[in-house]
Amino acid sequence: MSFALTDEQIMIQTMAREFSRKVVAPTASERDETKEFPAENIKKMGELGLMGMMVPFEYEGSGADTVSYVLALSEIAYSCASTAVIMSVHNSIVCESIYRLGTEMQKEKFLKPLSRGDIIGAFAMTEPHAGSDPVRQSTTAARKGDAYIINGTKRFITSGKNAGLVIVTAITDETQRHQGISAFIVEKDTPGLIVGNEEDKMGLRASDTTDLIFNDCIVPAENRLGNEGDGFKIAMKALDGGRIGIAAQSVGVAQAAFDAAVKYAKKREQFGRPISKFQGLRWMIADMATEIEAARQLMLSAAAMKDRGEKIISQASMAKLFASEMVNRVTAKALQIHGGYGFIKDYPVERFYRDARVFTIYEGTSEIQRVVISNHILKDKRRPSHGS
Ligand code: COS
Repeated sequence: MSFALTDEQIMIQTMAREFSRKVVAPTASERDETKEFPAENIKKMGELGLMGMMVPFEYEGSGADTVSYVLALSEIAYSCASTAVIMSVHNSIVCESIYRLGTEMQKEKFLKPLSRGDIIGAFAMTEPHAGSDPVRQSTTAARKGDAYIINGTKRFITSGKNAGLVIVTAITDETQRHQGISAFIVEKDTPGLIVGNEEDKMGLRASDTTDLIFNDCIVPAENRLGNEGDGFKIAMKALDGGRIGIAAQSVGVAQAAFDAAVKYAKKREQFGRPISKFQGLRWMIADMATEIEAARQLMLSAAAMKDRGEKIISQASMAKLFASEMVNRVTAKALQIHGGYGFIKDYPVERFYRDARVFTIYEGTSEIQRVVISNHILKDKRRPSHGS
């Protein structure tokens, strides 16, 4: 690998790899079948410091850098993409946002248990009619004395059922477009917060995805994250980190599919020799390896830029765009190499193929990433609705 990792980064990667292969992998396909939430493994990940990776020690995090984080996340995704998405939303979006913008009270009360892995974090911005265009969300938060009353429905919320708290965005001033959106930390069991329908998904089946319904949900004003009107920017910034996380998940799943395909190709014999001897397959393997490596380098460079405090909006989108499209190509090829065996559940590639499908969709579709990247290059921003 050309990217020079430090001893600490290699140590964290090795630790995550061992944990992933020994503890997470053996039950991953069973979880895919039963949809059982990996609560026990998440608890162990908390003990290993994987649930507050970029949070400093003073808030009970691991104080690791983003490069270490994406390496660890890729390792978890190698074994179980469902576990990885829970880790990704929790670390990249929830912990990061509270660490960056939370008050001391919020860090004490919410960040510490999140970092320990005692509770899981969720992020709720998407709504039934506001996905790619979150400015048009309709959830409202009306100020009443020392509290806000939140009303609305959020959709496709990762860990919606199992989270101990959720960062939710809502409109506090409908005259202000994106500057009228604010963010709030809402604890599980807050009256008026109802977990709605749980989706039955084609992939990531052990990670719950639910509606969250806010029905006159009263949240103390001290739970507002940042200032009134900061919610959209908080979400966008959080998604920059989140998108590097999706790149990491993509690299992990692609590597798993690739390793399975290489193993199979060496073992499977047709026409009197291993199918790995045929040039058609050898070229596929070469292309897969090249694409995975390219995605890994993009992921690492975006993570390193974040660690250096550089602007990562475009770089994070590039990493997400390329890696998520790459893993869809790689898992499709890995399945093809397995032939008929790729299509049945005795082999893990069909799970990798299903899990990868959402990566080009969530935390910003490929089309939205192209909007972000082209806006950055051309500097003459066009709204997606204007035909970008
Ligand atoms: N970091 C910080 N600020 C950002 C930002 C970012 N990554 N992206 C945008 N902003 C700021 C802009 O600078 C602008 O600020 P000003 O008010 O100072 O001008 C403001 O936010 C509004 O930005 P913009 O006008 O570009 O917003 P748009 O409504 O045009 O939307 C896209 C931009 C389409 C890129 C955005 O809506 C998006 O990312 N959509 C996808 C949402 C998504 O990923 N959903 C997945 C589910 S969430 S888990």
